[in-house]
Amino acid sequence: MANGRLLIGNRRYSSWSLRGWLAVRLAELDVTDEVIPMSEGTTPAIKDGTPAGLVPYLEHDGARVWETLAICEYCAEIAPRLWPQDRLARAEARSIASEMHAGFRGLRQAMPMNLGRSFAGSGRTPEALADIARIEAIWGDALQRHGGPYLFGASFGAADAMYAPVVARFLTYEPELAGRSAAYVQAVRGHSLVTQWYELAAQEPEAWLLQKYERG
Ligand SMILES: N[C@@H](CCC(=O)N[C@@H](CS)C(=O)NCC(=O)O)C(=O)O
Repeated sequence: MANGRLLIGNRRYSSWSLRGWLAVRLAELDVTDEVIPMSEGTTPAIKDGTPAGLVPYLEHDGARVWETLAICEYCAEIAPRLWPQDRLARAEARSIASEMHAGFRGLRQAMPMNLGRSFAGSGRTPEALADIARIEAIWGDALQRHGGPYLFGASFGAADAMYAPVVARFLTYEPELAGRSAAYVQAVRGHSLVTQWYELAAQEPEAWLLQKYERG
């Protein structure tokens, strides 16, 4: 029997769920995924079934954890490899993961995650483009200093999990990207857990589609 559960929203749309799920899977926690189909507005089952009214929400071995960054930290306690081993690199990884957690509202609003559609060219508001420029600077710096293909080298960690939904948005909206960013997008998309998430998203029923995310 599993040792807990992870509540998530639609895999097609829920970017925070993707981050939390990646951290949980990277740490190999034995928990069952419970997908709550999201509503056009607030989702009653998420509001009533989680401490903050938001997914992802993790229950594991007696612990209750919410807020994606807290879930990443919890998973990293169990699997320290989620953060870089080197103290300086770890400080950098935590900083850029926190920057993602707290910011990039312009990108998130103009380019909501939708794994099943192509909205190439849409969403290029000034705010989104400014966020993309900052994200490319973060990625470029980390990839150059740590050698890629992931942000902190050879293994996919918590920082990559935090930026995976940005990768998904870039694949859907296709903003112009520098070559190094484009290579990182492909590396993340090709990771087996990210591929698994896309495959599970594609299996979601049509009844779960939400107009607010399908308009482009
Ligand atoms: N700050 C939260 C954000 C989580 C969040 O906004 N989750 C969305 C889904 S992506 C949600 O639960 N929305 C409520 C709903 O759809 O009813 C975190 O880091 O986990």
